[in-house]
Amino acid sequence: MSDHILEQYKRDGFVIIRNLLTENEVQAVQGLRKRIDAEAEDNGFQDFIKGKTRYEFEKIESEEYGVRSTLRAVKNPWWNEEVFREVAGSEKILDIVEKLIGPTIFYHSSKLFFKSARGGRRKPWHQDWAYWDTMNQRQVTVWMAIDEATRENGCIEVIPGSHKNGLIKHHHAEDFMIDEGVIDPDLIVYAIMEPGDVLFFDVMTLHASAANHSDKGRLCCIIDYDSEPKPENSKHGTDTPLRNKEGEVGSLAFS
Ligand SMILES: O=C(O)CCC(=O)C(=O)O
Repeated sequence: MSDHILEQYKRDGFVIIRNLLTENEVQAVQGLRKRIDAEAEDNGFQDFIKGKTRYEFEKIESEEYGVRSTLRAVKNPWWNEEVFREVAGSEKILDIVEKLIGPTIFYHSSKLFFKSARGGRRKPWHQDWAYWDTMNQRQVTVWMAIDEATRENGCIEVIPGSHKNGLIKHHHAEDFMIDEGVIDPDLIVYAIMEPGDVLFFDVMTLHASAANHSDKGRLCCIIDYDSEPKPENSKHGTDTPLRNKEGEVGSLAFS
């Protein structure tokens, strides 16, 4: 990884690496979504849990498409979906994470997230650290585009440099979010991405995504990595590092 990428990450609180995933990796995750939707169809798209992994579905209603059900999110697919683990936990991803947060890397949490065409909801402005502020602050989120992410289908939006300004107060409203009046629209950078592009962003970076009013769904893999194990009072993360301080690959913390 070039120094330029690290410098940009430190300065802006995010960086996009283009074409990091192979076509095979992208297709494998698209296949995973299709398999989950097919399985869910058989049980009427009811949410279900397998071990530590939770599968959530939603009903989308639109004039054009009527009512249809589809996957919304798989929470912590790391534990139960090998394809996800292989793509989101690959050596090339960990190599970049290591440059950004240091040589000791713990798994924290993960999500396979689908924003449906014509109805996928928006995610209001927030900082991830607000969700788990007992954690240390060296955490990176890896956001992998599996479908293209555009302004029309609700790509991630970020405020460059916002990771340096500390935590903003969050409240529960439409979602867990900040008062969005503080966002200057002129500062927003839209993370427009092709399948296979990967966005890395800091746990304090302000980000959001718009609703999807387009004809195209938006599938992504999201995974958070930490430089330290979870504190005792946190339900997040693992105690076993994926890589240790010497930079060797440790025993993977799979169940
Ligand atoms: O992928 C998205 O649209 C939003 C994801 C996000 O901000 C989050 O999970 O914290």
